[in-house]
Amino acid sequence: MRVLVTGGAGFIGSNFVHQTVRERPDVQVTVLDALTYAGDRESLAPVADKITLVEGSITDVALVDSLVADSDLVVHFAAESHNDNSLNDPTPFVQTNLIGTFVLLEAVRKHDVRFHHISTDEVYGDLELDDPAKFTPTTPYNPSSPYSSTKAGSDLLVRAWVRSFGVKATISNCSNNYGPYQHIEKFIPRQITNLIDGVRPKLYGAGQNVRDWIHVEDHNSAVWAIIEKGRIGETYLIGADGEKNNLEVVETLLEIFGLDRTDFEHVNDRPGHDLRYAIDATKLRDELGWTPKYTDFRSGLEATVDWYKANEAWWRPAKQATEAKYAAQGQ
Ligand code: NAD
Ligand code: TDX
Repeated sequence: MRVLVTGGAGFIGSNFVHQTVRERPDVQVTVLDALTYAGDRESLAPVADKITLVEGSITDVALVDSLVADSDLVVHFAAESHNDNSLNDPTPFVQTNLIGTFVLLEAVRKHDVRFHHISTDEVYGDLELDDPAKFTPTTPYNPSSPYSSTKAGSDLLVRAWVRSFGVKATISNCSNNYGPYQHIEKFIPRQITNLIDGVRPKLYGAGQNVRDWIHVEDHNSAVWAIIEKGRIGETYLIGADGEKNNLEVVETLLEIFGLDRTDFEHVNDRPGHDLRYAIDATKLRDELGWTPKYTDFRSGLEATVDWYKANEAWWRPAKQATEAKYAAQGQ
């Protein structure tokens, strides 16, 4: 099978490529990635001789058309993915997340190629902290940020292309991922690399916001389950019952580093900061028989800390500029 992986040099996409090369020798992988600030050739270095990496944008109609024509499946990870960046400049979010997805949909329609669209739980907006409810596939869309609204729009494009044009697509909406190769602008790797540098972790606001953490390997095994067993036109929510508030995550990291649990600082909150995300993954578990492997958050976090300690050459070049950007906004 020939698989085109968009955004395969980013965090989740590169882990998907590693997992696929490791576990599915029959799959031939081509990555299409614009290598933005978030994409890194080095993230694919361990599998470089087993895949093809094409540097280019999903908004490039001719390039996308030619690559899709030679594929049996497109797995679409490419996106602008960081909420804080979308508050500073939404332009690339609209370009990549909306226009890029549109370009891909037109190509898979033309060449009749199976499509899997990677999306996020943030399309559903947020839940109250004391609400027992979780997101389900029928929760109404209610996105908060430019990032999540462009992801919501891209999901709706996929649904319409299935219904109107018979495109063979599935969608997955996953909760917050953690693991190796995550850009250090994101919460967990930002704090890990701060701690390696002897800098105190930075918590937005009071730190009560809840995220539903899942290890990236579990996200990607669920994506393969949907590709192989999912029903065309369906949306599957991916989550592993990993709800934690941000304060708990920072305290756990401080413990792992052998530091006092109070040794962090509060910084400016994110405007429009979503309170809580929580996924009900019953459909994925019951219909497709998927189960997560990395259910012990603390040991997953310890392994992630070890990875960042062992791979300083991978993240160090981005550290100074990332922190300068945060410092300028009091974060
Ligand atoms: P990331 O920012 O680490 O990687 C995105 C990749 O897309 C990068 O390699 C970047 O170079 C590439 N890219 C950006 N614009 C492009 C363009 N125009 N053309 C081609 N490539 C382009 O993001 P991530 O965290 O790996 O997220 C991947 C996908 O998963 C996104 O669609 C995101 O919405 C979704 N998602 C992420 C999470 C999470 O916790 N990180 C959770 C749920 C869903
Ligand atoms: O320094 C920080 N301090 C802090 O308290 C940073 C960077 C973040 N935070 C908070 C904000 C959030 O409540 O931590 C939480 C997680 O923040 P992010 O890592 O920016 O993730 P989030 O905004 O929840 O979105 C992530 O999960 C859903 C991904 O970035 C998205 O791509 C995905 O769709």
